[in-house]
Amino acid sequence: MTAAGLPGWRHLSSGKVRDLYTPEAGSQWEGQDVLLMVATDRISAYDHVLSPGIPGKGIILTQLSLWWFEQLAAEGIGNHLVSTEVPEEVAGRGVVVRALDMVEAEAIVRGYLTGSGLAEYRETGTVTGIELPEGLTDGSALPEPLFTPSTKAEQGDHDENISFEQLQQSIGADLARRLRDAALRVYALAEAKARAAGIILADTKFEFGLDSQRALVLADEVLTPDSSRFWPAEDWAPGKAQPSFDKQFVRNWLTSDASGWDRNSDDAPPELPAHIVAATQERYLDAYRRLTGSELDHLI
Ligand code: Q0Z
Repeated sequence: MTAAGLPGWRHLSSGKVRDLYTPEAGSQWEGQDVLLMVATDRISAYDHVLSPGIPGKGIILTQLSLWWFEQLAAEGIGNHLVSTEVPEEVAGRGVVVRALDMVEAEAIVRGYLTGSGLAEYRETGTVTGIELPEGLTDGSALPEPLFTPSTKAEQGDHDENISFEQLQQSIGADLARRLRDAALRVYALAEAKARAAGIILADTKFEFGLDSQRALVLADEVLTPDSSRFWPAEDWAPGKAQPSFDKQFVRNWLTSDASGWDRNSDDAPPELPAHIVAATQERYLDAYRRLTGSELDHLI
């Protein structure tokens, strides 16, 4: 598939579900140290990008991230947003952001035990080297939220958890401490808001950058289902894998006999059926609705 370019912007790089652009020579933004970040409707599961996309997903996640930036700015937490005036082709899902000196580590905070944290705990009783009490299980609330940094892997590779000591070696002790404090503060604010809205923010990944004054600035997309684990609070029950707020229908269908797909094969997954696409879109809209208290359907 070839994507038409965006007027005034040159494609820089793409992740699984997002695209990054830099200003073209002669454009409105040239020389202003900005980037255009675009969330697409692509969805990934089991390390594959699926087809078709989820209509509106890019808009919903971008608008949710913007809502969080607004909530967090009110608490004095700065972010990379410069403008939402973007080419009409990406209206609602593109944002112009400050080009930052990105911190070379993922700032992950976990309030609940699951995923790679659970795997480490079962091996060693620790998560990124932090000792935890015995008796925790999949989905348990942690005694307190943990900062569990990881490496930023090259595209296609998986991030690796690292200890705080390894983080200090990598980015310096002072920046490591500032990163941890900022990430824990943002998580605490967001977790409380999410809980009040019926969503458990099990864990979340932040990317921070440094501005021209070396201040830490919250970057990337924040506190969306793509950067976090959201669990519906009404279904939370430790001791089993928690259903994912957004991708559960997709995962259940892909691993069911109905899909005819073998997750362990090299085959690309089959096309998602319309009813799975529709149910998944509704879950993204529901997350937006619960958190913000507003409807977004008019934009989709
Ligand atoms: C974000 C990414 C995407 C692919 C670089 N404010 C910033 N300044 C400098 N760099 C970034 C940001 Cl957000 C930056 N990524 C992640 C986003 C497509 C990769 F839309 N990479």
